Amino acid sequence: MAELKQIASQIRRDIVRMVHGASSGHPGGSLGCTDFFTALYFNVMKHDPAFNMNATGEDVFFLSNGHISPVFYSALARSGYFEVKELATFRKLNSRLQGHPATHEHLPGIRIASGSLGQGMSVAIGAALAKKLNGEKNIVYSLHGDGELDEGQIWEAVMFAAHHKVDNLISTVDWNGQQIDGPTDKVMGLGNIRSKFEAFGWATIEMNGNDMDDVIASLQKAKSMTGKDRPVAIMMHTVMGKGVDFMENDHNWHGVAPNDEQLQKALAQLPETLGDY
Ligand SMILES: Cc1ncc(C[n+]2csc(CCOP(=O)(O)OP(=O)(O)O)c2C)c(N)n1
Ligand SMILES: [Mg+2]
Repeated sequence: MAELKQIASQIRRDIVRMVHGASSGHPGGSLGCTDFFTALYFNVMKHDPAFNMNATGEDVFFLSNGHISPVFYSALARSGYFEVKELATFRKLNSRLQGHPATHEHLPGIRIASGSLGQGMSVAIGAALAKKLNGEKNIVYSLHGDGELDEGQIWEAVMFAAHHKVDNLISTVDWNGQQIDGPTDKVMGLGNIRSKFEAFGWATIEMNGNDMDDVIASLQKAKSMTGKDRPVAIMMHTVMGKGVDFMENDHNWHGVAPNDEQLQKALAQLPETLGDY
């Protein structure tokens, strides 16, 4: 557990350095979801950094809220998909690390383009059904923003997955209460999204996405709930900007880069544990 927390600290450093280096990008959601990515890529998922697009015999993760690419790229690099120093090219011309993940650049670890919100669950369902047809026991994971749930396609997918008993799928919602234009309550009230997923026929759990012990325990619990005829949804409570005090709980840090002074303030709060790129 201590090791996972150290990895998370380094990933948070990578995120603020990458976004600062490009003078653009999305630190808020990335920092909030860092513990989740760390748990998935360094503990929970069965996956192979010697990347294979088809993911045969592996668990698969799809990032649907593609704007939080900094945390995805850092987790991939730090777990061995590509060299950590490539993080320095984030959002630069001709980089494989586009602002929003894309398959065109052939970056190991990326299986779909995302950034246009609402699409990732549909893809995850397709992959989960393919695994069933192939007789594979692996699990498909997807991550979604809470603001992303404003997209109608999500609810079509939620309904479809329940109807077709896609029970090898674990979809997580980053319930940070914030989106690009403000708090979700002001932009488009979501109500109780856990009850909504339940009403659509999913099995659900809730977790504190910024408490590593809870993230690991809850992901294990979610895994134990697969294979029982229902897709599984995790309502993940997080704090946007988690780990950098002046970014926490503020939608203004959804997609803004820190300046030089803000970067130094942020880094002072995030111990360098694995070495900066
Ligand atoms: C289809 C689509 N509509 C609008 C956008 C613009 N957009 C990018 S991020 C975002 C807010 C998403 O909110 P949330 O999923 O809660 O992400 P967070 O701000 O918490 O990181 C919006 C509306 C988009 N990327 N795709
Ligand atoms: Mg949000």
